[in-house]
Amino acid sequence: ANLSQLVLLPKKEDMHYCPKRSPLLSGPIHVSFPSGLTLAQVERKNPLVVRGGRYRPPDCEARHRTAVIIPHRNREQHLKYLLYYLHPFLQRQQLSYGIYVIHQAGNYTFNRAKLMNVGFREAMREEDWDCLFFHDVDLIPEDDRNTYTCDRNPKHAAIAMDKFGYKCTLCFRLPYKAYFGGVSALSPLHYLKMNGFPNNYWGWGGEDDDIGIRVSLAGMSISRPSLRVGRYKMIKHKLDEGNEVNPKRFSLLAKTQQTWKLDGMNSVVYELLSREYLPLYTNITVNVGTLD
Ligand code: BGN
Repeated sequence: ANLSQLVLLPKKEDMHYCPKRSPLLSGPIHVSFPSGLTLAQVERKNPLVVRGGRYRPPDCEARHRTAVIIPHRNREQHLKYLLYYLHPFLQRQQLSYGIYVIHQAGNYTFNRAKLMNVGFREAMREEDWDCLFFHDVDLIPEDDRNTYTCDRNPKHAAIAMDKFGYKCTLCFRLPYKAYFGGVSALSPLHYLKMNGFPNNYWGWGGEDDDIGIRVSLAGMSISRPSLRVGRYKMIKHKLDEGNEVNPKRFSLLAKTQQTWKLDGMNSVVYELLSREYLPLYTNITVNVGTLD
């Protein structure tokens, strides 16, 4: 750069960061599911969200850059409601953010954890995110003081769900001491330190427990928001076709200690089929293969 360009650079003291605590927070959110809601309406309600589901606060420099990773298949209705609540929620937190939906192609058994590994790689390829929120499509946060930023340790955010009476018995009782399901937040360093998530859990159950075990095997602990703030409403649904309960989950979990360094981010193989920058999210469609 020549001297005139250097002189035009903004001085550090002119940088205007957003306040540490957003003044826009309003606390508890009343979550309902308005019938007839359309994605076009969600778009109109979020005029500052740009292509690919990206946003940055208009009048201050965000302190945090968060990518939300949502594994998905055949849950368009749930996704619509999640986007309806999540966009305004993240904007009230004054975050710079992007929403990624990782869509599993084909009809083979669902693989939630592997889709998260895909999401991590494809999101980090695009931007230097400092926090990743791994988010089930059917969980709606009910309090905007549950900030979507990373802590010093991996964070389990969905600790109080309506379906469990807003308690987190699974959080603190063995063998679920490390309950880590639903919504969790890791920095890129946390994620790589634990070799990401397992690739070999096909179908429902156990992969989140594996992830919780990885956190502790990698020498980290789990942080949590308070029960008052970490509240979520789960959108009611039946067990999906193509996401049957995984009968192998017990034997897989018994081996996590031997497998976590071999299977994970360092071994994930997939075929990227498309990347679409839609108005409210980036849609990544992927072939994750089958159980070999
Ligand atoms: C547990 C599942 C989790 C699930 C929670 C809450 C297993 C492994 C058995 C040892 N774990 O039972 O995956 O998130 O319930 O629904 O099935």
